[in-house]
Amino acid sequence: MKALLIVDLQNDFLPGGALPAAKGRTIIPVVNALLDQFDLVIASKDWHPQDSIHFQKWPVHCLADSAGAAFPEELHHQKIETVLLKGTRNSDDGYSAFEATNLELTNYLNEKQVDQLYICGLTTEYCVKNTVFDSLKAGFQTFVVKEAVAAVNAQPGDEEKAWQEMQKAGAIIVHHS
Ligand code: VGL
Ligand code: ZN
Repeated sequence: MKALLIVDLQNDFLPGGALPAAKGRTIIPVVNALLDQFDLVIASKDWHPQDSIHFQKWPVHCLADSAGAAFPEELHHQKIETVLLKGTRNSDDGYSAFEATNLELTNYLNEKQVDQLYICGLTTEYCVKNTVFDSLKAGFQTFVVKEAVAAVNAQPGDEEKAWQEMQKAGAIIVHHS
């Protein structure tokens, strides 16, 4: 059984938001097209408390329940079965969807008999990459859909490096046409 995991496709990671991926909006139609190819679609949300240590490294973004933490209107989010909340403690970054605090993701996927996890969303170098690493560690065959991922590019070259690291770790990069 295959599942699609949409990582952090939230307003604050889109142009106009607090911590934007420059090409973030370009992935929305691709993700909408992908959604229809999966029987199980889940999504993570970055969901931080105001006093998170995370904000020593990053501008304030994705505060729990804020407009910045919401899905963009254009996303067909009705198809999303479960939303995973991560980065919810004030003491950790919560980059990976496997660090969600409202649900144990590995158990959830095992119960649904998922063995192939397709990952897309934002951002290439942080939450997508860390989610991919944890998915591989948990034993899922892990695919990343290149055209459905975008980078924040805090440092030049970060994006390319992240793709190489994901591939080296065993992720299969696939294309959406
Ligand atoms: C993310 C930086 C800070 C992400 C979240 O979703 O990739 N990046 N918080
Ligand atoms: Zn964050």
